[in-house]
Amino acid sequence: RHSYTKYNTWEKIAEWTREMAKKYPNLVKRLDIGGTTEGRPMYVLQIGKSGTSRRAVFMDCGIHAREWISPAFCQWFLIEGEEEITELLNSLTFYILPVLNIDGYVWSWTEDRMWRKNRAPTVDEECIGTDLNRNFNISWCEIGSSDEPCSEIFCGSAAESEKETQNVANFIRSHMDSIKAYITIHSYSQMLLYPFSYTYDPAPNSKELDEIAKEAVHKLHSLYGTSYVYGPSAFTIYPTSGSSDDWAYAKGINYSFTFELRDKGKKGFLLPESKIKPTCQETTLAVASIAQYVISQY
Ligand code: 0X9
Ligand code: ZN
Repeated sequence: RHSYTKYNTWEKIAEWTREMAKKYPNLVKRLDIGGTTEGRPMYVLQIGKSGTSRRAVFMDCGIHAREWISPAFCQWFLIEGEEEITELLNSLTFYILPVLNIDGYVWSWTEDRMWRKNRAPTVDEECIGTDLNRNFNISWCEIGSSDEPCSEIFCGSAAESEKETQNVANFIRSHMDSIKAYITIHSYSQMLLYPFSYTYDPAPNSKELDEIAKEAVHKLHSLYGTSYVYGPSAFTIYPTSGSSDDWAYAKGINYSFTFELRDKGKKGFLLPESKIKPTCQETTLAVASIAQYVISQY
């Protein structure tokens, strides 16, 4: 059975998206934004009250297969985060993509727990997969990225070469009038990052982003005392190009954030299930804080 405090297989998550839409027909709509490399439908849950304004926050989880706490958070946020988000839903729509890299996620359950990339064949038949967080069309394959198919940070054969990237980019492009914030959930390191990652230059509104991140991390800390560092991605973690947050920001989404959830490396990607609940609870506060700020701006 599906459980918010356990890691769920893709099968269970897919079934859960269907049930959510059925259970809350006035609040939740399930959208199919296109198929993965292996043909699995990518579902976005649209959470919103009808008749509210068109401002929206887009959040994705599971761009990297092995980061299991990330999809767990997207599922949690929708339902268990109810208390925090009901209020926000009066003025916002959330688009939630619970698993972006579905094929990779399935592979991490069935064959290789430490799988990161998608499952698309490359020119090298020995090596499978593109790093979807290097495949977006922003400074593609330059810094912190590799053109070697066997690399864990392989950028793909071209910007947006991958179906998963295309589907997300197309969806965001077609909702540009409403999407005001982009949030992408990874693990691990306990960091809240904002652009840029492809350059050390400051983002035009970096002071504002820093304030938002500071407040979000403060809220997160208030629950269980979990410490996060925050700052521009290139300095705070390392430079990368072709990443989704920089791409969304360059498209004109001024509030773009990457979370690296618990822990700081003790268990790393293998975060125990007992930590799902506290991790998701504290992260909900941080995401709600960002959403609150977005509302205050319009
Ligand atoms: O390398 C990555 O893609 C992210 N770290 S992870 O361990 N989850 O793989 C960091 C991304 C940092 N870059 C941006 N925020 N753009
Ligand atoms: Zn990641």
